[in-house]
Amino acid sequence: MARISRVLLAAATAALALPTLAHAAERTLTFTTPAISVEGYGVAQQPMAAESPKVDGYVVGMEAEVVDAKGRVQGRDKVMLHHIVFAKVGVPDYTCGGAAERFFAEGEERLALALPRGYGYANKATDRWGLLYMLMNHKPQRLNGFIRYTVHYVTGETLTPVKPIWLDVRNCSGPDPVFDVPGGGRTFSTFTKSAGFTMPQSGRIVSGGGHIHGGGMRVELRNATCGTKPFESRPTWGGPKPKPLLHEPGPTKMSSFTSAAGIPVAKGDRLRINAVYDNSAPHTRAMGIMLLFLAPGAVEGCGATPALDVDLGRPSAPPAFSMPLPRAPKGKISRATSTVVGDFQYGAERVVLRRGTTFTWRFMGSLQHDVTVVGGPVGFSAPWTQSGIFTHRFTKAGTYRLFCSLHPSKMVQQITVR
Ligand SMILES: [Cu+2]
Repeated sequence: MARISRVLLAAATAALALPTLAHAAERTLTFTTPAISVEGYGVAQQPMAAESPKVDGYVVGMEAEVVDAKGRVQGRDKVMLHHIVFAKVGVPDYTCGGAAERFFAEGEERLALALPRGYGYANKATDRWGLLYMLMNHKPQRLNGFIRYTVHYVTGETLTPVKPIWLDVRNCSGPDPVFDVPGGGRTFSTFTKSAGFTMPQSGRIVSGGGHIHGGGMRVELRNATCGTKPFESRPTWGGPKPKPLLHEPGPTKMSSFTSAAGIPVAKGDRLRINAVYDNSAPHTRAMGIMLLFLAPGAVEGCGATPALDVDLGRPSAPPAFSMPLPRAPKGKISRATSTVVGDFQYGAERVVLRRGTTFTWRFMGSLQHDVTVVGGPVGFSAPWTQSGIFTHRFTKAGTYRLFCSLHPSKMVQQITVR
């Protein structure tokens, strides 16, 4: 991180400050990272230091996108913004603690940070930001992407400060907080992954939105103490699909809300988020996240949820989807019950097994890889790893299509279970 941050600070593009018409003290600051090189059909992910406003003030809005060297916004079919998370370094996270407070994130759905008027995320000139990116290149050749982020920033007045509350069904589980939806259920069946969080203080939630992946139906925010469901974030689907398909496409938008009155929550309230997915087909490496902004303050008991200003989009059920492998598996058919995972190749790409067999992948590369089902009777995946083994017992017959989600065009495998 230290080496990267020096490079970044040396090379980062300076902000341009444009006063907006709406408010004399509100500025739009734009920052651009140095070039991030992404191999053809590949994925690049890395933490880096991120430039931040060099004057005390408040973040009141934020968005990020991937641009090319000329500043042109990249579509999903070039270098795509897969995930990006911004954090304030040296401040403990609200739900996970540690050394960085997550305060803004975007995925394919491009959910901007927006706070109602009068609220702001306080920031000092001396605060340090970091970002964690994951970019995906849908072209065969290596390309550079630049992350350009825009900060709507208020100075010279006192706003009501907000705290970011990051709720994640796999919270605090590391840099790849994913789970697998097994699939195989009937049409309209669902699979839900949940997590709870007990509020350490009272206040009002004035903004929030969710993040899910392909196959997701909604992220619910519930207050289990009060028996209420103040908000659910729902996906909008559609738009041009990235080509070639290197993962199941995510929503193009997630519904979000702002509310100056805010959703009341009391200290000790048990919050719960539910990530609800379609379970008629497998959806691997799924996520379920909701980022909320709390204005701390006195709240007693269970108050009514005020009318929320919801940016709804056009929500619908996720489209049915069948993911082909980026290339056909090659080589002789293997009946062995294990294979090696090397750099950019599975030892056996075509495998036939008897139902009930436990199959073992032995990771022996110099880089991280994984095993991810993209289609088949049951969805499962192995975490990113460089060494060790992963096993799966195949209890359902059928054809399983697998790849490495970090090297999807190179590392493919097909396992037929009879
Ligand atoms: Cu790999």
